[in-house]
Amino acid sequence: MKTFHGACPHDCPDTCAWQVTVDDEGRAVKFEGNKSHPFTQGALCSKLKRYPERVYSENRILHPLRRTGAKGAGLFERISWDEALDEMVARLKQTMAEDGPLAVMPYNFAGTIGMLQRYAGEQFFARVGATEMLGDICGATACDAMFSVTGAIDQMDAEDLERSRFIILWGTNTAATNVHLWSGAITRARKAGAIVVSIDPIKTSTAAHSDWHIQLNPGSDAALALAMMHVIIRDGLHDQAFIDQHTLGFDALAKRVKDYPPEYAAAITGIDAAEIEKLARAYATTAPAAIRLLVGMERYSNGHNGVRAVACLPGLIGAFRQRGGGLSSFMLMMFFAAFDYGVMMPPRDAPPRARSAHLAQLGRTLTDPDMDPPITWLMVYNANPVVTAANQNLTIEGMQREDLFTVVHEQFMTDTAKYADIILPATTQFEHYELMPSWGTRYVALNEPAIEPQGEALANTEVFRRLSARMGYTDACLHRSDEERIRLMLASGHPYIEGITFESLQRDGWAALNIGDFNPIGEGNMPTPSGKYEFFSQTYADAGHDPLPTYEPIDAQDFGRGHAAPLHLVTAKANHFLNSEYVNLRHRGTQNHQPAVAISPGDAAARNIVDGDMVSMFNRYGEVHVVASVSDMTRAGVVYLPFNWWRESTSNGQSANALTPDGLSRRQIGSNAFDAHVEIKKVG
Ligand SMILES: Nc1nc2c(c(=O)[nH]1)N[C@H]1C(S)=C(S)[C@@H](COP(=O)(O)OP(=O)(O)OC[C@H]3O[C@@H](n4cnc5c(=O)[nH]c(N)nc54)[C@H](O)[C@@H]3O)O[C@H]1N2
Ligand SMILES: Nc1nc2c(c(=O)[nH]1)N[C@H]1C(S)=C(S)[C@@H](COP(=O)(O)OP(=O)(O)OC[C@H]3O[C@@H](n4cnc5c(=O)[nH]c(N)nc54)[C@H](O)[C@@H]3O)O[C@H]1N2
Ligand code: SF4
Ligand SMILES: [Mo]
Repeated sequence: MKTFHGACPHDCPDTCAWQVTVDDEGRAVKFEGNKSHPFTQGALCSKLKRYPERVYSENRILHPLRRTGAKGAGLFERISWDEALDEMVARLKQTMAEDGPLAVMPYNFAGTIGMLQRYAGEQFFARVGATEMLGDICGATACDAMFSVTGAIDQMDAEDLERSRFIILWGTNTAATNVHLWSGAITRARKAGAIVVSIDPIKTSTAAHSDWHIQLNPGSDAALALAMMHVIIRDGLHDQAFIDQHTLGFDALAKRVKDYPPEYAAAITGIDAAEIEKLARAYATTAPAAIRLLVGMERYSNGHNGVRAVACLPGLIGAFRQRGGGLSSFMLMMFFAAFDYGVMMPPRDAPPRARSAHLAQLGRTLTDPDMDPPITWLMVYNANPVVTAANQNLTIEGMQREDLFTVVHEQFMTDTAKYADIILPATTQFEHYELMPSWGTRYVALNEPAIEPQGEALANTEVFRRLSARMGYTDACLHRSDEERIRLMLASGHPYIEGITFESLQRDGWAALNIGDFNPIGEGNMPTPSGKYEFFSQTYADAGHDPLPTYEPIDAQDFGRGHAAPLHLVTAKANHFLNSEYVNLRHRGTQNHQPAVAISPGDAAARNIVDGDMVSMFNRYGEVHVVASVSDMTRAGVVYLPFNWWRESTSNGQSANALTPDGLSRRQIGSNAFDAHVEIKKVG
C-alpha cells in the first residue's frame, strides 16, 4: 500500500487536496480528502467523492480512435497512437503548407485548471503560429470590471469572510459552487451573528438558506447597486474620510446616483423601494460588510456595468478598512505573481500571433465566411464546447464541416468528441502530475500520479511533447518533463512561495502562499492608474464607455417570430455536476436524473402548463424539450435551466446552450453575454 497526495483538477474555487492509497496491484483502493488542508478539512464534495468511479469508469476512452461514420454519429474504430499522431501531423503539415498556420486553432478551456495540463498546448500552438484563442467564458468580464474600480482582483482572502458580519452573496450560488466556503467561513461567521444576503433571480439552495433573498430581475444589478449608493449618500452613511483619502470621482458619483432613487430602481429590479432602502442601510451600518461575487452577474451584455456598480459599494463605505470587509472574488493574481508561468507560456521573443478568435464564439469562428483562411485543423482539449459554448446549433454546424479536421483529446465520449475525426485518450488526475493553484483560496497543491495511465491514455503534456517531436520542433521548452516544469515554476524566487519546494509539497501535499494578513488595498494604494479607488474610470472613458457606474438594459432579443419573447432564461451551474462533467456518470435516484426548467406558477398557468409536463423552450437559436418544474424558484417572467446537461439528456437532443446567443459583454473584452429569452409551450 502506498499513499499519494493529490488535488481536485476542476474549475472550482475550493481546490480540495486529497490522498489516494494504491494497493500492490497498482489499483486505487482508498480515496479521501486531505484532513490537514485548512480549506477542505478532509471533506470532498458529493461530485468528487465519486472521482474513482470516473477514473475506473467502463465508459472511459482508453485508446486512440478514428471516425468511421458521419460527424456526430459517434462511430469510431480503434487505432494506435502512431497512426493517430501520424495522421494528425500529416494533416497539420498539409494545412500549414496549403492554407498557412492560421488555419490551425486550439480550443482549450476548463476541464482541468492545473498549471501543467491546462497550459500544455500554449507553446506548441505558438510555435505553429496558429490562430490564437482569446477571451474567456468564465470571469473575464467580472475581473475587468473589478479591475476598473480597484485595480485588483484579489482584494480579500475568502477565508476572511469568517470575520464579516454582513455578507452579500451577489450572484453566486455559494452553497453549490463553492461548498467549503459555505460550510466553513460563512457558517462560522453566521454562528458569530453575521447576516447572509443572497442577491439572485433564482431561489437557489444558497438563496433558500440565506437570511435574506433579494430576488431581482436578471441583468438589473447595476440599478440595484446605484440605488443603494443613492440611499447611502443621501443618508450620509458613506465613509467620508476613506473617500477623501483613497477614492477618485466621488462628486461625480454622488451626482450620478441622484438619478437612481429606490423607486426608479424598483421598476427595473422588481424589488420594492422599501426593501432596497433597508438593504442599503443594513449594508452601510453593519461592519465588517463584505460582498462576494463570481460569475453570475457578468453573463449579460451589461455584465460589466453590474459588476462595476457593485464594486463601487465597498469603497463608498470604506469596507476595506477592516479585515472581513470589502469585495471577495477570484484570487487569481497572487498565483500568477507567485509561480513562473513563463515555463508554460510561449517564449517572450515568440512572434506575435497574427489572428485571434474569441473562445466564447466557436460556432461563429467555424462558420464565418469572412475567416480567411478558414479554420481547417482544430484541436479541442480540456473542453466540451458542444455543451458549454453558446449557440449550440451553430457550434454543431461548424463542427460538422466536412473540410474541418478535428482532434479531441478526452476522457469520455462527450457531445464534442462525437464530432472528432481523431479522438485521443486523456489521463485523469490519478494518472498525471499537476501543480494546482486555486482561484478561491491561498493554497497550492501538488498532485502526484498515483496509478498508471489507464489503457493507452496520455496526459496533455505528453501529447504535446510527442506532437512537437513529430513536427521536428526542438525548442527545449516543448520537451521538458512534468516534474522539471513544476520545479521550474516553483523556482520563481517570489516571496509568496518562499520555502515551498517540490519536496515540501511531496511531503505535505499542499502549502499556503505567504500572503500574510492579506488586505492589499485596506490602506489605500489601489493599483489603478490614479492609485485611488476609481468610482470614475478614465480607462472606461477611453474605451468609449461611461466612466461612472451606470445601468443599461440588457440586449432585447430579436425573437424572430414577430413578437418579443416574454421569458428571461437563466442558465447557471447545477449542484451535482461540474460544468458538463459528471452528467454522464449520474446514478438514477441519487441526483436529478433529467433536466427540468423551473417556471413560476403564473407563467405556467398562462401557458396551460402543469408541473411535470413536457415542454418546448424555444427562440431563434434553438429548441429544448424538457420537463417543466412549476415552483417559486423563479420569479414571474424568468425561467431557469442549468447549462450542464448533455444533448442526450433532453428528448430532442438540444441542451441549454441551444438557447443562448453568442454575444459578448458590451465591454467587448471579456465573457459571453447569455442575454437569452425564450417562449415555452407544452408539447404533445
Ligand atoms: N456544483 C458546481 N460547482 C461549480 C461549478 C459547477 O458546474 N457545479 N462550476 C464551477 C465554475 S467553472 C465556476 S465559474 C463557478 C461559478 O460560481 P457561481 O458564480 O456561483 O456560479 P453560477 O451558478 O454560474 O452563477 C451564480 C448565480 O448567479 C445567478 N444569476 C444569474 N443571473 C443573475 C443576475 O443577473 N444577477 C444576479 N445577481 N445573479 C444572477 C444565478 O442564478 C446563479 O445562482 O462555480 C464552480 N463550481
Ligand atoms: N449557458 C451557459 N454556458 C456556460 C456557463 C453557464 O453558466 N451558462 N458557464 C461557463 C463556465 S463558467 C465555464 S468554466 C465553461 C466550462 O466549459 P468547459 O471548459 O467545456 O468545461 P467542462 O464541461 O468541464 O469540459 C471539460 C472537458 O475536459 C475533459 N477533461 C478533463 N480533464 C482533462 C484532461 O486532463 N485532459 C483533457 N484532454 N481533457 C480533460 C472533461 O472530460 C470534460 O469533458 O462553461 C461555460 N458555459
Ligand atoms: S469540485 Fe470543488 S468542492 Fe468538489 S472536490 Fe473539487 S475543488 Fe473540492
Ligand atoms: Mo467557470
